Amino acid sequence: MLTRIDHIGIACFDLDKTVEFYRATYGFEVFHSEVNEEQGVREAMLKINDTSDGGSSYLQLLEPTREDSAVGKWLAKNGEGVHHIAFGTADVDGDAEAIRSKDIRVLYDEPRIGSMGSRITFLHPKDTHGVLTELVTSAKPSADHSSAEH
Ligand code: V0V
Ligand code: CO
Repeated sequence: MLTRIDHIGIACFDLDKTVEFYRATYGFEVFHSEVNEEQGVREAMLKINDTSDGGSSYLQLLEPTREDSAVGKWLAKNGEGVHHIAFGTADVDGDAEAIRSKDIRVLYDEPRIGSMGSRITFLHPKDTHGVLTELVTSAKPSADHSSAEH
């Protein structure tokens, strides 16, 4: 079951400048940052709020590490802006399979490693009314705890 907005992914050309914009304008601080070589991104997670399922919601600021990455290609075509949304779930495997059975393309056979050790997969934007949609199960045992019991 999808139980929260885990994050909104925002593509940017310069991560440091964009982080500074979100800090100076809204007061959001960096909760976590990392490089994900497989995905070709350098990212910063700005925590916005905790959620009723024991997880949290973030903004995920994304700078490409290479031009031929998903975010690099998207930026070259569209410029900066909202790149994807991510729903949180206690069971990314089960939810991805349930969605795949509805003839919606799930991009990975098995979830891959995402931010903060989470497990992630994506739905093809051409099958979701134009929105690149990610499913996330966070690594932290306490997050997703309450939804796992239901
Ligand atoms: C592409 N399209 C999009 C889109 N990206 N539509 C909406 N939102 C997006 N973000 C459209 C594009 O305009 C084309 O439509 C069509 O899809 C094919 O796009 P393309 O430019 O030819 O690119 P592809 O097909 O090579 O790649 C598109 C996909 C790729 C979605 C397959 O971006 C992908 O594999 N994404 C999943 C991985 C990802 O995004 N990683 C970065 C975030 P027209 O022009 O034909 O109509 S990593 C992350 O979120 C992490 C680590 C985390 O959360 O922890
Ligand atoms: Co993401």
